[in-house]
Order: sequence, then structure tokens, then C-alpha cells
Amino acid sequence: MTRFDKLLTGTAAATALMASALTASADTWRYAFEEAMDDVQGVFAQKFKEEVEANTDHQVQLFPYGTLGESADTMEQTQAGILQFVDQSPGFTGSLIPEAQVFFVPYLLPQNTDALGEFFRTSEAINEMFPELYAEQGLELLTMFPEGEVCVTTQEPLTKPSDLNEVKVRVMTNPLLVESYQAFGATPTPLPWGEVYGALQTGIIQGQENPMFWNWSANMYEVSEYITCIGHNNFTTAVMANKDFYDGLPEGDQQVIQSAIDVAFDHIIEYQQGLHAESIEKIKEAKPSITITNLSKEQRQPFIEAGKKVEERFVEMTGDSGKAILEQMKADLEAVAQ
Ligand code: 6CS
Repeated sequence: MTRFDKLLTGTAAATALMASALTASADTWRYAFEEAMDDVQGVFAQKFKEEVEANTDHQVQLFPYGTLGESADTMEQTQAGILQFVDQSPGFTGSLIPEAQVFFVPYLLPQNTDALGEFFRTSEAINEMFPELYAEQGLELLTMFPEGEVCVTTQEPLTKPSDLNEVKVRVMTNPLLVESYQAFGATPTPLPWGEVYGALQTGIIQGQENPMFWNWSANMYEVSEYITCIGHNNFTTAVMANKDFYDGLPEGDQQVIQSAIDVAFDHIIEYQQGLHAESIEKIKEAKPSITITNLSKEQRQPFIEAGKKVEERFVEMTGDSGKAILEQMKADLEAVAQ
């Protein structure tokens, strides 16, 4: 049984939202995210709420995953102005904003949380280029932040791309992630989150990828025998507001929102110190038979080679705009590395 078994879908989610919209006053801002209250996105959202409520007369009502449907539903609700804030990861934003798939170019991002924090704080691509692309979709991009190294769960050992031959690996609904797992030799299977546990349990898929905190908290270890970190990615997420709502706010409220985002950002970077290692310990304790492996530099090399094709595909898929973002991100990462 997962914590998400009570997922509301379709009509039920819409009814819940309507009911809450009717009871919420104009002073209440609604904020949906893709995880549970005590997961990374939930910890961020709680800090944001605390800051906003301490500094304005507004209340922030939080909607964790499972209360309003899938990521695609909460994005629609935000674009429609029913929700004021949403956390949606680029893994689900790929068809809306193709350039956001840059976060799935393998081996682009470093794994160190502090370096990533500095990158997201200072990056011109993140802070100047992406907001324009989100604005075109009616969204005010407030921040992006890392959620941890992504590792792959499977039923059999994974040390080289050929181990993924005929292995169905669930990916978020993002075309470039499909390209990545094809390049790695697997059979990628895009699915919304709510279908993943059941699909692993029934053997419809054999693997999936996620940060270690999520492999623990969403019980991915229960339906997997191996967890392998190949170093190919770090999970990125994005928090945004409905743009009309945001633009219509008094400057004072916009400033409170921006500083609440800054406080929550620092908090979430700090919160994640040691989280990957702690999650590994919890998984091993809950399931001693599981094998958790960090591939060596040599073992990663074939995955790195395969990943080069994916970067080329990203540029083909997104043209000059994607190429400019990719180049800027590389320059921003280089500046942080120095
Ligand atoms: O894999 C997913 O779909 C989910 N993974 C994380 C870490 N957060 C939310 C997302 O839906």
C-alpha cells in the first residue's frame, strides 16, 4: 500500500477543488505540489507558507500530491487561475515548454547540493531566460531548485547499458527522458506518477528513476531489487505562480512572495544535506536484501557516451532557443565550478 492510494482523479479532484474554491476567501492563496507534505517539495511549500503568513494577511492553502489529481491537472488548474501557485517539475513541463527538457541532458548537472544551490541562485539561464519562456505560458517562474541525485531502480543488476536491454523503465512524461533511456538501451515507458507503484508491482514495468528520498518515501524499494546510481541527473523542480494573479498583486505582496521563495530556497538546500545517505540507510534497514550501488567512473563511461546523443537530440528538438539555453547553462555551471 502506498501513501498515494487515495489519489483523487478527474471529477473527484475537480469537485474537491471547487468545494475548496468556494470556501476559500480572496485572502487565501492555493498552492499545489507533486509530493507529500514531508517530502522535499512539501518542506519547501511549508516554509513558503510560514513566511507569507508571517508577513501578509494572506493564508496559503497547501495541496499535496493526491488531493487535486496528477501534475498535468494542477498545471491546468494554475493556468486557469484556480490555483495561484504550483510546483511542477520540468519532467512534466516538457511538452508545454520544450526548453525545460534541458534538465534531462544526461551528465549536465553536478551532484553536489551546495554547488547546485549556487548554480540555481546565480544562473542567467534559470533567472533570466527561463522566466520569459514560462511567461509565454501564463506562468510567473518564481524559482527552480534541486531535489537530489536520480538513481535507477530495477529487478536485476545494472552495471552497463546492455543490462537495460528489454527492461521497461518508467520515465516522467517527457520526450527527452524517453530519448535518454532509449540511448541507455532500455525501453522507456512514460507514465504519470500515480501509475508507477502498481505498474512495478504487477511487472508491467521493471524500473523507474528518482532521487533517493523519493525511492524511500514513495516505497519504490518495496517493488525493486536493485537501486543503481549512474550519476546521470539530479532532479530539478520549479515553483511558479499564475502570471495574471501575480502581475495583479500590489508590489508589497510581490516582494513578500519573492523573499518567502528566497527563504524557502535556502531552507530546502540546507534540509537536503545528508538526505541521500539517510534515505539509503532507511531503505537498507527496511529491506536488507536490496542492493544499492554507485557505479564507478569507468562503469559510468558508456552511459556518458550514450548521453552525448541525447544532448544532440535536445538541440534538434528545441532549435536555436534550446541551444541558447543549453550554452548559457553550461557557462553558468562553469562559473560555479570555478
Ligand atoms: O517521478 C515522479 O513522477 C515524481 N518524483 C518526484 C521526486 N517528485 C514528484 C514527481 O511526481
